[in-house]
Amino acid sequence: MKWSLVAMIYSTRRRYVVVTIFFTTAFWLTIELILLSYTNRLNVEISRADINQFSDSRRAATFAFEAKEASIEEFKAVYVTLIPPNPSGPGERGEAVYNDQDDPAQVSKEKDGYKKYSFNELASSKISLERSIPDNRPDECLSLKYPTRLPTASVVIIFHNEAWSTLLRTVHTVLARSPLEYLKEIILVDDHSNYEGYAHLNEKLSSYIQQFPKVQLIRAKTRQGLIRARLIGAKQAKGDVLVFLDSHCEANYGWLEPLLARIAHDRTIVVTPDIEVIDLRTFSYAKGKGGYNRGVFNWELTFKWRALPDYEKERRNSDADPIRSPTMAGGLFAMDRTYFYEIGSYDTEMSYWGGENVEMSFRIWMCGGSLEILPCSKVGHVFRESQPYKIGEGAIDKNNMRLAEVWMDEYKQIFYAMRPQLKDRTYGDLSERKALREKLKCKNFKWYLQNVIPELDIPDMYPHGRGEVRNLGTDQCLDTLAKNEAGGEPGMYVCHGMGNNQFFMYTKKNEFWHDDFCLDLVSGDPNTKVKLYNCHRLGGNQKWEHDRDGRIRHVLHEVCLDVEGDSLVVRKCDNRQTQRWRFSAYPEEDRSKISHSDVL
Ligand SMILES: [Mn+2]
Repeated sequence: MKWSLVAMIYSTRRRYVVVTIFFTTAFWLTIELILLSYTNRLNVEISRADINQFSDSRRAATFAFEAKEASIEEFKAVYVTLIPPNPSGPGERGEAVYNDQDDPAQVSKEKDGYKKYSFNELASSKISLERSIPDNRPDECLSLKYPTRLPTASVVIIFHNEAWSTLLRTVHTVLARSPLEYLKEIILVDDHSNYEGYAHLNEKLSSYIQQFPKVQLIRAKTRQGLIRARLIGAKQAKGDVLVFLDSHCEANYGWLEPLLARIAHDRTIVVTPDIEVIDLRTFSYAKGKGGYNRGVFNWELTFKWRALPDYEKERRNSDADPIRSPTMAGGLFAMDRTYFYEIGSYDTEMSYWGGENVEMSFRIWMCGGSLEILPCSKVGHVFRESQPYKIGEGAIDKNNMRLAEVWMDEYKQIFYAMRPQLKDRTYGDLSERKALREKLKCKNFKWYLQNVIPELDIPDMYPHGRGEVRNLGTDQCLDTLAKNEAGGEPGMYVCHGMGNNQFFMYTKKNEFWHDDFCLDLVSGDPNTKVKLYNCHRLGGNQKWEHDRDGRIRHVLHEVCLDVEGDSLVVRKCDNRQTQRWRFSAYPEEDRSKISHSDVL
């Protein structure tokens, strides 16, 4: 009895508690829903008429900042969303999207996408044009203050046969994640796309962008290539700053302010955002990364990413500090518009793309400017493994030759030594570019090497041997077989005279050098394979003696380079013909025969 009374009181109480919790929850849920629909109406679903009002309302919003400076968080209050967010949509938060591999229709559509665009266009097409992505900015960036009166930006986007989803996601994210006060315009330049295969780029695109007063579209009547198409876009631009973006990007939150603020601080600084990776197969957006890279180049004049050298790490005090970069990848950068022309815009004799980014990088540094990566500005980019469209044969070679001829002084010889097949090619008239270098009183390339990229390995100008290394027994050549990596095993291949993987140098330190890698032998035991390892300049496993008879003898292990089929082996030194090798050139010996003008 006593117990049943307790139970009765308890159950009555419980009912009270349950009812109270229920009503309280319902009450707050209703409030929440009302608030949510209210803010939705205010900030999210914006009609076309509203968009047309943006510039004015936005101006008011910006001038409402009382301070002269505002943090990204404060700027964020004036960002707009053009497409209502759908937190459960595919690819939100930058997550990967997978197509149904059991559905033949999807499998075939996915395949078509790779063929047309070299990325998974089907996955991309499922993702919102304004999906949420990870905000990977270092914490230090969020507390930085930027001036509230920044220069305006003209964003120039060149495209050729681009997919609808990637092109429009670039446009939408720029519109949604830039304070419109500073976004003068987006200029799309259609570099003569093929409307038969890419019909969406025709009228559909023209009419879609009608809803955005800030977006304009220029159509090139013939194929221009990246360089000339960008110049067409730049000519049309009215903003203070030119921002070039590729046509398959996603602008991240607060991407624009750091770029503009840096240029406002010094107009001779050319800045690039920190480029983040959008996976070409799943469209997942990188979730941050450990360290930073910066742009460098190798002696074949190919752009490369490299980890920051210690001196650059020490120079920076905060993760938000700019990174000084010897070169840039070229797809995404911002530059004061008048400075762009002052410093020679582009070499219009270069075609399509390739080499123009390294040319511009050398020019900026040598002619008084500088190049920086800003870690507080993040933009995602779909890195493709190949281009889905053809470019003119030899275009990149010609561009690189123009770059070497105009900017590299005597160091161009290193480039030509690596690309012997270019010797007889033409590169056109250079007088204008050389006059530009003269007019701007640019420093020489040696200054650039010593001051901008002192860590770069500069191959000997007059090494003991250079070029291809031919085996006199088999008439085949030493070849890295594209295993240009630490631990890679070189071998033998038909001599092709094109340099590249068959280009070696026998350095003054008696190493066999190929693009920062050296032939390395860990032991003289039979069957030990010769491998490529980073050159350490300490002799030891990397020191070889190339004697008058053509033998290549490992000094420490006392064995000779020999061949076994297509493999490179070491054997006890003897007189057999397969142990005799010849470089295509012995520059040191030839040096006395070189005319004075060719010498450094
Ligand atoms: Mn690209």
